[in-house]
Amino acid sequence: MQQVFVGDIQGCADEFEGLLESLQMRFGVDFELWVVGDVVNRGPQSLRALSLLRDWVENRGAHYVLGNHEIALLRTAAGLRSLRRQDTFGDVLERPASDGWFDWLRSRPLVETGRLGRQPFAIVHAGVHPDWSLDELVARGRRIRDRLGGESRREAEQFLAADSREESSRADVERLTRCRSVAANGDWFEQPSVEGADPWHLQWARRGHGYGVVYGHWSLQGLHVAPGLRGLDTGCVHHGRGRDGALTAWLPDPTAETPFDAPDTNFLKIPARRAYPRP
Ligand SMILES: [Mn+2]
Repeated sequence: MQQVFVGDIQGCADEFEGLLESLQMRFGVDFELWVVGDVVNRGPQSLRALSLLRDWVENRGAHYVLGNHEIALLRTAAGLRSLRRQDTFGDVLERPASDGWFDWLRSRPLVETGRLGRQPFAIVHAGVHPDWSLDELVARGRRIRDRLGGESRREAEQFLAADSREESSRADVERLTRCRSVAANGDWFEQPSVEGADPWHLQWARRGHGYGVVYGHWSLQGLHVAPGLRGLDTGCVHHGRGRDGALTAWLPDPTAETPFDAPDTNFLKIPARRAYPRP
């Protein structure tokens, strides 16, 4: 079965639909989607992008992890954050509660795992702690899901409201969905270049882990191909702001033993259909 990993969509529903059509022409129904999060916000059609994805998760077994923009959407819906000028997910917030968006989103994972050839892998939105083994990452993801996706909506809201300096699982949510660089002591930053820190994946790579990581979140870095690593955010929603944007999918060779090797040219790019002015 062809596995297809999809970068940050950010409300660019036309490009997401274009990607799905192109995959269906090529593979029929015989492929499996893995989506790295940030399906909503900044772009024009958050609700449509999320509805498309939800259909694929519920009816076609797509895998999907939450990004920082989904966490922001959940926090806004819970009254923990106010809608900001640059937020474009108002179309989701305006849906009636009976649609169940809040409960559906909060029940999604932040870590998903699989295997390509003989390589196990995880998908996360932004990054992982350089020291975490795959088991550690999975255990932390499970603890978050227990808190956020449990039976009680109130407990989920309390978790979203918790101080990440005091709650380790809440801190893990922030790291998994926002981290770009890491200092030698493990402290992490959203900024890509901080004195004394490296991109998280440089430190992660030095540890020689036996698993791969597919991630998004870092459009200024662009497509990242290195052994064990695939970064897929190519800034579709930033098209026309001084650079070209595209929605990128990774289509690893399903017959390869070690598809996380580099170099690798198995990518499908759907160019942005229009310029997306800053909201
Ligand atoms: Mn992001």
